[in-house]
Parts: sequence; structure tokens; C-alpha cells
Amino acid sequence: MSTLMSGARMLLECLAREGVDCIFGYPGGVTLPLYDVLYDHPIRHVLVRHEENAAFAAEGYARVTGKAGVCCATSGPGATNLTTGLVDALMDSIPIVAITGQVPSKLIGSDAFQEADTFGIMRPCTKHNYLVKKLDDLPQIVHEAFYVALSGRPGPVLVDITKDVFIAQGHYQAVTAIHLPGYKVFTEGHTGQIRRAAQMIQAAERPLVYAGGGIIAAGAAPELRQFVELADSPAVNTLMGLGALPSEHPNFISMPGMHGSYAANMAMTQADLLIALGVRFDDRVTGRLAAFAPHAKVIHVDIDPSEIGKNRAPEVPIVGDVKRVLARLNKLLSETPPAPNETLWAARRAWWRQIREWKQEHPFQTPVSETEIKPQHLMAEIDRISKGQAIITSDVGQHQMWAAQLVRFNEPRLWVNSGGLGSMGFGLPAAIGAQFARPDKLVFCIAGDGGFQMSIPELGTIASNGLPIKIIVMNNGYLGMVRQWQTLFYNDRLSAVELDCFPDAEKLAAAYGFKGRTVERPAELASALEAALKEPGPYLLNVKVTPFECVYPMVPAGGAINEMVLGPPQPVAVPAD
Ligand SMILES: Cc1ncc(C[n+]2csc(CCOP(=O)(O)OP(=O)(O)O)c2C)c(N)n1
Repeated sequence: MSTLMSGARMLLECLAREGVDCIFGYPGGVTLPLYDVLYDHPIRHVLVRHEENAAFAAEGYARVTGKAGVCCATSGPGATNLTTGLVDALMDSIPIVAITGQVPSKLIGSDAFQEADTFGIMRPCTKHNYLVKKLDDLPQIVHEAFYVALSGRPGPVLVDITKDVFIAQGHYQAVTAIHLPGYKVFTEGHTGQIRRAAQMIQAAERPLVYAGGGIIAAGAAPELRQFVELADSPAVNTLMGLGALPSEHPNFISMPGMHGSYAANMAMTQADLLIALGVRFDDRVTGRLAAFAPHAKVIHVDIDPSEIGKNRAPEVPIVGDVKRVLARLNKLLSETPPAPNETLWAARRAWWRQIREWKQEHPFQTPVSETEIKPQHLMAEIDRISKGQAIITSDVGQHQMWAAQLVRFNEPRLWVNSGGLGSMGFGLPAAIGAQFARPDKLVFCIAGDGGFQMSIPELGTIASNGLPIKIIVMNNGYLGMVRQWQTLFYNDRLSAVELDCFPDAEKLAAAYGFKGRTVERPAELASALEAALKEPGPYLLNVKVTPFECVYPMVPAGGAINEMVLGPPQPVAVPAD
């Protein structure tokens, strides 16, 4: 007979069996029984400074490992504070299991102290959620939660547990099967469609692989690499897919979309076959949908059937695990080489030539000034140091786009950013989760001065755990991305975007017991970054950059992606009288 244990201990037993080694959370009244068993349990609990950051940290952990990240909050305000992080995970398909405490079951619906309808609130914020009111249900639900979070298209799952369940005593019953009749995951892909796809790939004159976060979620980077080589196709990686194909791979063009490269957007526009792999035809990628990839037939592979045809109807829809589908496509492509066809080969050569020309004509710009640090210069320096190997978490804004454009990622799960929801305040807590998951890795957090100020309390978490995160604030004195839109589309009427009071970085870091510094001269930048790296502990580097730089290329909202603005308007020469 197994040992008698409380519901709280049983929960930890379930988590341990799921391989959880660390949870990010914040305690409260109804989770007291849980925190009491955490006191001497081998699972590590990381006390963050705000529940939103527990969810973001769990995301950081999940994004760099592929395992489910776990966060925990008390009932009422604790649970509602998790919301942004869970929606963020939902938008980016990140596996999270969120545990919340709920008031005792007999008080539910009585407006009890710190009661909120967490189950109702979280319904549209999660892939699935549960309310546990009976101890006997607990193990089945917790194991199911992990299964749902990790299987198919990953996502956040919430388990709301009443206080009486935490306290009740019972025996852990091993869960031997997960049976969810309404939840089906199709992994294999349709054989006939896969064969058709292979034929179309071999017959295409201007193929283009459009690969996204689904490749990373599926662990399909090796298959993708083999596929682009066998298909002899250039490839773009979306913001969520950076690292899916190494930045230095010869077939890699770069990121497409609103701030994508000229070559990537032109290739999307001119391709005759788009091989869309684990992507969702997001509006930031497609621009004006009616004008997107106008000459292309589309093969769309995705594990989530609801993505197929949502924004663009594909000629070849394939519902399946992109790793398995690519493996089958690779087998077909290598077993049946195309018949010799000189006209087709000439067209392919011309396509590659064209892509090389586009890349050379308009690469991403990295201007360097002698008097001011340009934001692009900062990203180029971070790239030089990280060599495509460091974990880089980013907040949201201009710095995020410049980092995505200019920093190389030669492996999946190095680039950690809030893509779909674009949640400011994400970068620093995500770095905490990433560093806990990968203590062996160099972790940079790149944040704007706006987003960083949303996360300052988490410096406490970093300091108390001695996490050697290198925090780089790209400080332009503004909410830069909003300022850019006001400059370009609202006659430069800068409204509520100036951040005129930023703390002294050295003193701020010192207040938490670690080192920090501000740099503003371009000549100091490289050595300041290197000094930050040499420091064994955390480091806060506040980099003052040119305030009024805009991110280019830019596709104005509603524009087609080939209608890029490539740079700032050039001053018009005034004729002399
Ligand atoms: C929580 C949240 N609030 C507001 C926004 C809207 N927003 C997007 S970018 C941005 C400016 C970010 O400024 P900063 O952090 O300084 O970064 P920068 O753009 O200057 O690099 C704002 C306010 C958002 N994305 N998230």
C-alpha cells in the first residue's frame, strides 16, 4: 500500500513523476499547505517578485528546454496576475502547467476572500483548464495537464486546486492511461498529400521554405536542414522560428515580414511555391494578405488543423507533426531524384542568383557612429560576442526587431521572445527561467528602457539566486517602437512616449548587490560588454543609444510585404536662390 499523503504532497509527487525540477511561483493563503510541503521537497521553488513573472519565467524555461514550464500562484489576485503570461504562452504555443490555489470547495461562489472565477477567466487564455474539487481526481488531472500542454500544438494548461484538496489525505494512484475522447492529435500526415508535395517541390522553379516556431516546438531542426538541402530551396525563418535553420546556413535568407529583410520579403513575393512549415501566416509576416505571395502555390504543414486555411488556403494541406512529415518528405526526395530537366535547372539557378542579388543589394544596415551608440551597433556587438551560440531573451519593441535582424542563432531554442502577444516585461523574467534551465549557457537579456522598468523587481530574484544573466538595456529614452510609429504616421507628435527618468544603472545594480554600468560612447561599447561577460555574477549594462533611430525595413500597416520602406526619408536638397 502506498503512503498516505496530503493533496499538496500528492501534487508534488505528480510533478516529480513528470520530471519537474523547478517551479516559479508566489505563495498566498490558499496555497499555504502546498508551500508547507515545498519546504523540504527536492523540487526547487523559485520565488519571483510578481506572479506575471512566474508565468514568463516558466515560459523561458520551456522555450529553452522544450519541457513544460511550471508556475504557481495563490487564488484571486495571484491567479489573475498569471493571465498575461498564459495568454503569451498560448499565442506562441509554449507548454506551461500553471497551478493555482482556489478557495475551499464549499465556499466557491460565495465571494469568499480572494475568490476569483479562475476557471472561467482562464478559459480563453489557456489550451485547456481544470478545477480540482476532489482529491481522487488530482493525479489523473495533473498528468493529463502535462499531456495536453506538451502534445499536439503545445500550450498552457491551468490546474486550479481548492484548498480542501491540498489538505485532504489520500493515496497516490499511478495513472496508467490518458484517455481524452475529444482531443485527437494527428501526427503522420496524409501519404498522398506528402507524395504530391514532393512532386511539387521537385517541379518548382522558385521554391521557398517558410519555417516557423512549429519547427522548434517539434524538434524538427535537423529534418528541416536536410529538407532545404535536398529540395535545393532557399528558406526564411519567422521571428518565432529563428534558429530553426542556422543563421549561417547557406540556404538561409533571414526573417520575413514587417521588419524582415528585403530579400526575404521579395522572395516571398516572387516564389512560385511556398513550403510553409509550422507557421500560421501571421499578419506581421504576410502584410496585406490579398497581396501576399501572389504567384505561389502553398504546401502547408501544421499539427493544428485549425491553422490550415485560416489565413491562406493551401493547395496541399498536411495536418501532422512537421518532424515526421519532413522525415517522410526527405525520404521521398532522396529516393526519387528528379528527371533531368535543363529548363527547370536553369530557372532554379536564376532564382538563386536573384536571391543572392537581393541579399547584396539591401542587407540589414549596421551603421556605426563615432559620437553616439547606434542601436544596430549594439546588436552587432552582442552578435560578435554570442557567436550564434548564446541564449538571448528579448523584451518587446525596437530592440527586439534589431536583435532579430542582426544577432545570429545557429541552434534552435536560443532566441526567446514574445512573438504573438508582444508582451513588454517578458524579457527579464524569461531570462530567469532560461538561466535556471540552462545554467551552463551564457544568457543575455536585451530589453528597452520601457520594458526593463516593468521588470525591475525581478532584479531581486536574479540577485538572490546569483543568476549570471547579462542584462543589456538598449536605452533610447523613449518607448521606442511607439515613438517610431508616432514619428512616421502621426506627424511626429510624440505623445506619452518619453521616458525621462531612468535609474542610475550602477547604483541600481549595487542596491541589489551586483555590478552595473552605463555606457554612452561608441568606443567603450565593446570593452563594456566584455567586462560584463567577465563578471561571474549578474550584470546590468545600460547602453545609451541614439534616441530617434527607426527600425528598417518597415512594411507600413496594411501594406504588401514587397512595399517596404528601406530607410529614413532622405532630406530634399533646397535649391539655392
Ligand atoms: C505590456 C505592453 N504594453 C504596451 C505595449 C505596446 N508597446 C509595444 S513596443 C512599446 C515600446 C517599448 O519601449 P521600450 O521598452 O523602451 O523598447 P524600445 O522600443 O525602445 O526598444 C510599447 C509601449 C506592449 N507591447 N506591451
